[in-house]
Amino acid sequence: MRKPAVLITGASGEIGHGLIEKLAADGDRAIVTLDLAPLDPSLAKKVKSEIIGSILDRVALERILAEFEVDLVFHLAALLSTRSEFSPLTAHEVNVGGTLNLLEFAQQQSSTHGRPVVFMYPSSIAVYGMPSLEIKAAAGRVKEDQWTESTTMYGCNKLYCEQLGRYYARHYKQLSAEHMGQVDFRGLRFPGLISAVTVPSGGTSDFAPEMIHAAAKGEPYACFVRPDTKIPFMAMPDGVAALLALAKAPRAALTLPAYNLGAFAPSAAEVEAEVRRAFPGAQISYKVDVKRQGIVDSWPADVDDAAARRDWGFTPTYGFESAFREYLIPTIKRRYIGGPDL
Ligand code: AKB
Repeated sequence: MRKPAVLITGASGEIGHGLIEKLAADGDRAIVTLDLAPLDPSLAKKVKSEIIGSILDRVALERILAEFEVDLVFHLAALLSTRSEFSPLTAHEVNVGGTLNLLEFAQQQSSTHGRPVVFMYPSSIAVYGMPSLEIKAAAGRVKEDQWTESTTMYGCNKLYCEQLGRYYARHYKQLSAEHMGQVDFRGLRFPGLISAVTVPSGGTSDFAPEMIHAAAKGEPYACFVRPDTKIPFMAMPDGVAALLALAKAPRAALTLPAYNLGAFAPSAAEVEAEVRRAFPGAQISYKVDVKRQGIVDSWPADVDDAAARRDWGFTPTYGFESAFREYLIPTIKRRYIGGPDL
């Protein structure tokens, strides 16, 4: 039997970075990546096959199908929320059409080798749509089935793809007995992710990571949301750990197609205070972009992640202060300023 392989789409993005490191360290599967952008050379040497291409290219997917025995997929490729509002049709094509291609790929791969394919799908707090700031404040930590009327193309895409995943896992070709679902779909609704080693692009939660990275580089930063803006965030290592933990969880324990994940939920002013504590000379101002503010205001102030904690033992390592003081600030200082003890 060929060595099982893991396929990572969108691998050169922010999550892919940490995920490849961890999967390579585990070493139990050959790593195959698919992305339009090349991998960082330090990561490229850790993967078995790096395919530069699109998730919309079925020929590329067929090539992977023919060459590898994939039993685990991390489908990370997507256009994020801000980017998607500028080109909603392209966003739909990539976020929905691309996901459908990957679900079909997983189904076919599973029929070829006869084992279920675990399909890991990062969804997002963007699936929520809080109708007003008053309701957002009163709602507090939202559960998976509350307020799912997203105002963004990206959020609608994510919500629908969670449903597509549930369909492939439970009801695929339900009228023809020989085509039982073999896709083991597992979704996570990530909050804003903050990485010390990469800077996001195209998202609307980007204000927090942008503020931190700008301060570390000694650059001025004009935050595009009000100081009182509050949404949940998570340190990237916890995001990667959550993906790996859910991928390994026993199927029988899982009760939801997509789980909320929370870690900390600071206001932009609280993020600013932590940044100033580490970089007292930080030049941070506020220049509100009313439209992007509207998107962030439509996201919940925090999420209820009790189901993830109960079903598969999700527990983030980092809270707000420890994320900054033990992970973000030391790693970012080493990256931009150098020296081990900064
Ligand atoms: C975005 O801002 O679009 C993403 C997200 C919260 O899903 N970071």
